[in-house]
Amino acid sequence: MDEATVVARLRALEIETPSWGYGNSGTRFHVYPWPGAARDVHERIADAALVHRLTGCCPSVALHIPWDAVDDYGDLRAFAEGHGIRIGAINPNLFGDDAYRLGSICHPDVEVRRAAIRQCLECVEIGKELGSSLVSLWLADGTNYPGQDDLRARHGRLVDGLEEVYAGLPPGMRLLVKYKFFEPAFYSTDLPDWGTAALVCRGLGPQAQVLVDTGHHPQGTNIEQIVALLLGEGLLGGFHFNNRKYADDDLIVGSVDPFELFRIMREIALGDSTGVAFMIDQAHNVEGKIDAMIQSVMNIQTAYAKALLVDEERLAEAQAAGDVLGAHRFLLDAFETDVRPLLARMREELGVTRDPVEAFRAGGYTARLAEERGTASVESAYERT
Ligand code: LRH
Ligand code: MN
Repeated sequence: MDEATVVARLRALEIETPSWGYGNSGTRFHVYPWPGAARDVHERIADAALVHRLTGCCPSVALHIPWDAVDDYGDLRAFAEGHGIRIGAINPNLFGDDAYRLGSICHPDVEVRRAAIRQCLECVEIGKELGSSLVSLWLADGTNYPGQDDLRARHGRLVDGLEEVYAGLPPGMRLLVKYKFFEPAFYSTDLPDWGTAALVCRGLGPQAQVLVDTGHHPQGTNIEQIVALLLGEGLLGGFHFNNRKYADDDLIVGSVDPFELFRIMREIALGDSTGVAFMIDQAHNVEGKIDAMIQSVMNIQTAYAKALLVDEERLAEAQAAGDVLGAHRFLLDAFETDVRPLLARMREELGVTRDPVEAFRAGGYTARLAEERGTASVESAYERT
């Protein structure tokens, strides 16, 4: 692919950042507050807008409801647009309520299921007010012990519940169904893998597609093969990018296994990714939130740039000739290409700096935000957490 086409494809790549990635987050062990970290939905949107100003490719921010709930969504939409970004995917939170101990849409109790479906339909209405065209749904639903509940009955509830949510979608809005093989459930998860999510989406209809979280698979899973298959079936609705070494660690995408990210983005480069939502889902527990998000965006761009540089023509010849190593080396050539100069030129074309992380750090944003938000010191950050 010639450089101009590579740059054009790179410029067309839009990456949505998650509101929940800008606030203080932690593990069950502790939450370490970061000076200047966003404390409410307006600060989270403002930080997402800063990431867009510095990268030029993050024009939307995903919200999580009720974490980002407000009384007037019209105001919130105007606030975001006033900061130069739009609201992206709406994430219903069906795990943060006492009632959901045994699940939400798959719960044995019909009243709890009804409440969960109502919450999803509220998110559809919120999405309409905010001009969003995506509801991305992850269910923590599952069981912890064999015999705790009937596995077939739970799947039946899942399908029935999602059919009601799907019926509430206006034309043009998509339901992205996200799977995860375990946690917080430790015996069975009702939406555990791509196959279950694909079956459910096929059953629902064309406005339902699968959301692939790169941290939600058992070790050793060939994620790019799942991506290739879902793309080929028109079932790939989007990604929640992050990286992990062990479980759902939600680390900076590409920080543990950049070659895996390259292989995933190559399937995107090869296929028609129109309508695929490229979103990040991360938690920055020990590092600054904004520069970590910018680095994540740059890592995705880097992987995509390298993927676009694979000599697909000669690779196809080697594959046809059964030249196993030769074929593999075409991927290595691209992966080992230094694409930083090309990305720097692309950013200049976009009117942003060559290295947005450096621009953030040299720009004194952290100190300014900490000052403005009164959390300059860790102590004050503690008080405000
Ligand atoms: C579950 C998950 C989910 C988000 C949450 C923050 O692991 O990825 O999709 O809502 O983390
Ligand atoms: Mn996750």
